[in-house]
Amino acid sequence: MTVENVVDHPPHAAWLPDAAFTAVGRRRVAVLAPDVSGPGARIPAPGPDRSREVLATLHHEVAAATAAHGGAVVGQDEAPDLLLTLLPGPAHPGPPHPGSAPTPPPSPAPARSGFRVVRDDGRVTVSATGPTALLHGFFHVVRQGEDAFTGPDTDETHAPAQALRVLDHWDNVDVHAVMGQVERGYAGGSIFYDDGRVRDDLSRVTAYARLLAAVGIDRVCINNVNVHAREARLLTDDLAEVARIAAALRPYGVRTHLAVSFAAPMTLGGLPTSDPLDDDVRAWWRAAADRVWATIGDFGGFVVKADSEGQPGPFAYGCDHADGANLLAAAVAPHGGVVHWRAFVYDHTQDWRDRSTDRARAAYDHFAPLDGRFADNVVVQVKHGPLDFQTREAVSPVLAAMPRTRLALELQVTQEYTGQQRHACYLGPWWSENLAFRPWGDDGARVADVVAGRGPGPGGGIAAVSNVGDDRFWTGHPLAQANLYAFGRLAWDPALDAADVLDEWVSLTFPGDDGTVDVRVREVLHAVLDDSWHTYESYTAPLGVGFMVRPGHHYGPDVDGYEYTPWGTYHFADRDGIGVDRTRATGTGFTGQYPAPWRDVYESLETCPDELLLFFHHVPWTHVLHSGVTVAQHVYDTHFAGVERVRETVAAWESLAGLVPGDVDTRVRERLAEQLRSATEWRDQLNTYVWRKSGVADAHGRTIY
Ligand code: GCV
Repeated sequence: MTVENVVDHPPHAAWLPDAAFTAVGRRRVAVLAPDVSGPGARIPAPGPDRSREVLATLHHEVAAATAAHGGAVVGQDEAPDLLLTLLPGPAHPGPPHPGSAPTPPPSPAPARSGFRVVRDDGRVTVSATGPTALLHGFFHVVRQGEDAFTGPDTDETHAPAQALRVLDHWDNVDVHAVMGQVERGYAGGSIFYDDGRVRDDLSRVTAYARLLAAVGIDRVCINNVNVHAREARLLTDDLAEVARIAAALRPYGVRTHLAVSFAAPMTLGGLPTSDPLDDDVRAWWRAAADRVWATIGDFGGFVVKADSEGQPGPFAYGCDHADGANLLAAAVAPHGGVVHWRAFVYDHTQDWRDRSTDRARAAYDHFAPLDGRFADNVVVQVKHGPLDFQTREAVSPVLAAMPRTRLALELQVTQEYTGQQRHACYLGPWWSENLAFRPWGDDGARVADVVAGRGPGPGGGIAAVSNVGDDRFWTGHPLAQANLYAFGRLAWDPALDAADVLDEWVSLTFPGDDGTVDVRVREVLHAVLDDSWHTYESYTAPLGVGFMVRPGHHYGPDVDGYEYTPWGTYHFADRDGIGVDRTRATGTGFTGQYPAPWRDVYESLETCPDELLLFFHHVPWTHVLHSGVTVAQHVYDTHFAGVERVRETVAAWESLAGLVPGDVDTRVRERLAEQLRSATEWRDQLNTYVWRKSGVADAHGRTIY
C-alpha cells in the first residue's frame, strides 16, 4: 500500500516535531506580556483581538514545550532561562534578569516586526514590540536549540529584510475541470476548501500557520489568482467563510489576503461595467473593501491577475494597469490594505510564425512605462524571470526598471516546472541566485535590496506560490518541505546561505531520539538535495531555453510540445541550431531591457553565460560553449550525467533504511523511483531529438535512439 493523501491521519510534523522544542522545553521560561485588552494595556491591538490571540498562542507554545520536556513556566522574577517580553514601544533592553549583570546599552531598535535577543551568561531575553514579532523570536530560539543558551553573551536584533512576505495559494473552492482543486498543486487537495466549500475543520490551516510562523511568514492569499465564478464570491457572499479561514490563521499572526476578479463589479455587483474610471465601479470596490474589513479587521489586501491568460482587466476599457491597480488601491487604502498587482501580462494568443513578438519582453513593455503612476499601497508583483518560473531563465528586467514603484519578487515554491514534487529539487540555491543578482553590475543593488526598499525604489517584499496541500506530508514529496522552509527563511534574510538553510531544516525535521540528527542522515540529505536543482536542470531543457515540457500539465519531456502553439514559448530548433535570438542586433531586442552591464553581457556570444546561452541566442548545434564542448555535446553529456546523479541519489537515500521514519522513507522511495524513470525519459527524448535534428554524433558513442 502506498501512503498517498491520507487526510484522516494527522499531518506530518514537518520542521516542528516535539523534539525540535527540546532545548526550550527543558528550561524555565517566562512570558512577560501585558493583558492587551485591559485598561492598562500598553500596546494597541492591530485588529480584532489579534494581539491577544497571538499572545495566547505564545503562552500555549511555551506551556506545551515545557510540559513535554520537563521545564517549567515561571514568573519573570523567578530566574527564567528564557524570558519572552513584549515591549511597549520602540525596543529597549527590557527588564533585566534578576541577579544578572547590568544590561548593555540598547542596540538600534528593531522594526516593529523584528525582535531582539540578549544572551547573558546563558540566560536569554527575547523582546519585541509586537506579539507576532515576539512569536517569531520564540521560534528563532526553538530553531537554535541548545545553541540559543550555550553560546557566548550576545545582543542581536533580527528584523525581516522584506516587510511583506506572502504565500499565494492557487487553490480553487470548486474542483476545476482541468486544474483540479489546486491549480499547479502537487500535494493533494486544498487545506482550505473541499469540493465547493470552505472546510468545516480548519485545524490543518492553523497547523499550517504555525509552520509559517516558525519561518517568519505572516501573510497568505487563500485563493487562486485565476479567479473563477465560484471563487469570486469569496469577496462577497462567502465573506463569513473567509473570516473563518482568517480566524484559523490569526493565532499564529498570519493575515489573510484574497485574490479578486477585476470584473467583480459586473459579475458580483450587477453593474454594466468594470471601468476603473467609472464612479459606480469605484464606489462598488470601496463598499466591497469596507465590508471585508468590517468582517475581518486584520485583513491584508487583494491580489490581482488582470489582462493575463484570459483574466479580465483594465485593457477592456482603454485603461492601463496603473488605472486598474489604483482603483483597488483607493478602496483598500482607508483600511491600511495593500494591492498586489501581478506583472505577469503577455499575449497568450500569439502566432508562432511571428518571430518578432517575444513573450519575455511583455512585462517590461507593459509596466516599465507606468513607473511612478502606481499608488503607494500598490505592490507590482514580478515573477523572477521574464517567462514563467523556469528551471533556468534570466532575471526579469522589470525588477530594475521601476524605481518609483513598490516591486515584489514572485517565486514559485510549488514545483510546476521543477519536477512537480515527484522529483527532489531543492530550490533554495536558485532563489538565492535570483535574490543576489545585481542588475546594475558589481557595485549596484541586488534584487533582494530592490524589493526590500534598499535599492533605488521603495520595495514591495516577496511573494511565492505555496506548495502545500492536504497531503499527509503537506507537500507530496516529503523533501519538498525544504522548499517551503527555505522560502520563509530567505524572505526573512536573503543573505542566508541556501545550504545552511537546508541544514537548519534537516536539524529540525529529522531529529533522532536524543533530539539530534544522525550524522549519516544529515550527510545523505545534503547529498540528495544540495545540488538537486542543478541535477534537475541537467536532464531537462538545456542552456536556459526553457519549457520543452508536456503542454497543459507541464510534467515530463515534450521537446516540440509548445513549438507551434500560441503561448510564446519556443526554442526554434532546426537542423542547423537552436535558441531564441533576443539580441538588439538581430533579434527581439530583449537584451535592451537590461541596464548596463547586463544589456551588453547578454548581447554578446563572447560574454553571455553558458547556462543562459539559448535564452538569449540562436546558435548552431556545433557552437562551442565556454565550457569547451559544443551545444549538441553539452546536451548529451549533461543528460547522461544527470540520470547518473539521480541513480546515485536513489542509492544514497536507500542507505538510510532504518534511520528515517518508515512513512517518510516509503514516500521518498516512491518519488525517487518516479524521478529516475522520468529523468531517463527526459535524457532519451532530449538526446534523440538533438541527434535526429542535428546529425551531430555523441563524442562518446553512448546509446541514443
Ligand atoms: C495561476 C503559469 C501557470 C498557470 C498560472 C500562471 C500565473 O502560466 O501555468 O497555471 O496561473 O502561470 O502565474 O498566473
